[in-house]
Amino acid sequence: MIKNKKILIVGAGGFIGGHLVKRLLSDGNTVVASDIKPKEFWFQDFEKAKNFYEMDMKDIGNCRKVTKDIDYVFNMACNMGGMGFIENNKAECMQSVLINTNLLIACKEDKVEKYFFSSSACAYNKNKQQEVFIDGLKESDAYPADPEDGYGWEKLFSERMCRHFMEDYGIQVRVARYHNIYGPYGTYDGGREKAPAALCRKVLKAKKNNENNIEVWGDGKQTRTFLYIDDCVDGTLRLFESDYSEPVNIGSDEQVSINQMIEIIEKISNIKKLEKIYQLDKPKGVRGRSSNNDLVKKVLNWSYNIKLKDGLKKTYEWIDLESSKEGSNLNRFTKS
Ligand code: GKE
Repeated sequence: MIKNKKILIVGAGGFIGGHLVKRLLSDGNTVVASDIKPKEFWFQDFEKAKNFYEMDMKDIGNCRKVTKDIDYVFNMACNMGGMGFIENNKAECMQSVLINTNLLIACKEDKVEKYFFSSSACAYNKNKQQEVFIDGLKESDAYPADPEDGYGWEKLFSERMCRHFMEDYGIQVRVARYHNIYGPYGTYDGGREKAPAALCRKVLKAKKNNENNIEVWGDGKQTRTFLYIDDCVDGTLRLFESDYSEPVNIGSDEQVSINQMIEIIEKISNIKKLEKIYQLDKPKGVRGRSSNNDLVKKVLNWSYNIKLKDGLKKTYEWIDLESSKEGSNLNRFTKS
């Protein structure tokens, strides 16, 4: 367990970053938290964090302000979202390369001991994800490089930047390839939401309004593996403390189609089967994606715990509560 360290978390106002701050604070660390969003829009609030910064880390001057006397840095910051966002904002997504680059330079100057980079399954070669049911993606499947256009290229390039900072300057790096992380405090509306939260929201809306159908992007046969946020934080910390410096999948191996996930949410909701209106012109991403977890089991002796149906239940209940709050401001979850 990481304890008594001074840790900088960049992207602390976001979904995974917010959960990580919470965990590292409760484990007894000093946390310096930074995000580009004004504090009022951070997904979670942390009174115990030592310092908060509302800063754009694309600016190296800002990076230099926060890396002094820091032991560890977690870079959880990037401009991102589900398929609806990354397919339509490629230039925005690619500019996150400035965050990783400038932060690494500042970490090198300030002799930060260890650096974490949050990469993505979008770094994998698209040609290996063209069938509905594919074998899980192994870490070596990122090459030859042909990742998701925009967002995926940025992730793959930044992974390599980490590697070369380690080789050339000696900073320890750890890199996780996340496979569609979901759970409470994630975006569920406004355009950046990923499929688990979007579909929970749509089923909830159908239930509340007595509707008998929902809109689904694509034909519903596309597949993914989804990972619950608590498992993501556990896997991340396990990786961080390990000796392994190459990129590793952090994902589940419960591959489901979007149609199967909707069925699970319908059961949670206790609603009768909804008619699906398939929107074939909406962003669909790859046809099939799942995480091969052989390497993570071998090098970290780690596997995910929370089954999709249990994680979706917690997510569904949180969205239900959040969206029904009096004066609930959905915009809180949509600002970048
Ligand atoms: N977002 C969304 N909203 N997706 C929907 C919806 C909906 O209402 N209905 C069906 N889908 C389908 C999408 O068309 C896509 O085929 C699938 O669900 C998953 O969409 P997603 O959760 O938005 O994102 P992806 O898994 O394709 O890609 C995400 O991968 C992650 C890493 O595994 C990326 O957007 C990144 O958020 C992330 O790196």
